[in-house]
Amino acid sequence: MKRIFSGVQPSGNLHLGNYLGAIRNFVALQNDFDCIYCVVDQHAITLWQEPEVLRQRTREVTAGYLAAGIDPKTSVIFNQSQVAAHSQLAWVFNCVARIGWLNRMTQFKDKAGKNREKASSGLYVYPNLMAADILVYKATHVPVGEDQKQHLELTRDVAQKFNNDYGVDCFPIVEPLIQGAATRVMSLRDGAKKMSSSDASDAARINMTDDADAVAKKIRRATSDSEFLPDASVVGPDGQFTAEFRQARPEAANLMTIFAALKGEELSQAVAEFEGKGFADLKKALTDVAVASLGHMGAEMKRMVNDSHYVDSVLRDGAERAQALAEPIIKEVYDIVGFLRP
Ligand code: AQP
Repeated sequence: MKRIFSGVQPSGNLHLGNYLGAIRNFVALQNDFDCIYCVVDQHAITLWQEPEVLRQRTREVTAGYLAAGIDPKTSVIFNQSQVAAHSQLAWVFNCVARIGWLNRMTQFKDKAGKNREKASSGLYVYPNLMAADILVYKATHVPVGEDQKQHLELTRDVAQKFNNDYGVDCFPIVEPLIQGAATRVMSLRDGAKKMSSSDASDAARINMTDDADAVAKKIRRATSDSEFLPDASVVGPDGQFTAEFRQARPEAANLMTIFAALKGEELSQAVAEFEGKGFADLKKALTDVAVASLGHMGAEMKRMVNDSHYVDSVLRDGAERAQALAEPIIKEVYDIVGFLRP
């Protein structure tokens, strides 16, 4: 059976990177897979979260899933802390994963920064919890943005080591699904940095709940360069911008990639449309397509968050279903490990 698991942290505003890199793909996969979509609140607290804000953002991510088109009847939607098996398996994986593996994780280095000694130990073992999130359902495929690639490699290593250490064939070796036209959406202020919820500048990202005016203003003020937009020679045989172009003109590459992804067209088509034009033309067209794609979703999200009964009932139902799926797997693992269940 092909099973999808993926999640989003309720640690900040949902943004265009989350949408194009992850949530939009979650929606598309519902027809072909058995899908489990989680709001990973336990991951969120690896960095400080105000409790009331965390509750609010958990509802907001859930509303984002629903507004984007995830069907809670076919897919399972829940928040991680409601299913204890995630943390139970994470502890087992803390004892499987090697410290050397965790030391190589670039996300820990980025997030801990210079203050490594003061980072929470949860931030350090974050990838083990992520492996547990996925493997507690024996998920086979994980749709994510490009930034999660290294964590998924660790998930594969953990599964393999567990299977080898105990001489079992318990966990599948998961396949990352890093797909879509925009697997790494960059900041509007600095095309070399990922668009991120933790960026101190709200102008660096388009939030899914931004209204038309905010979207227009952010795109208008997005960093640009002084050259005209390029011709098709900057698109490689894989249909993506060449590395040279992305490095030389990161902002042009980012805005055009977002435009093509939102419009649902090939990058080469978007390049042809703007060849020889200036940023002003691109920004205007991008504003129109962003408002048209996000406007309805943002309004739906706000409506659902304001009347949270529906969102809460979806999370409750999802947690029950997730619990039922995870329970036999955690029991199997406990038996393999040798935990007595008297
Ligand atoms: N910029 C991005 N481009 C493409 N995909 C992205 N994702 C995140 N940023 C981008 C994908 O969204 C999913 C959820 O990621 P997360 O839970 O790590 O969400 P986040 O905390 O909102 O990620 P951010 O914004 O990058 O926050 P930071 O880095 O501040 O924690 C994942 O599939 C991710 O790949």
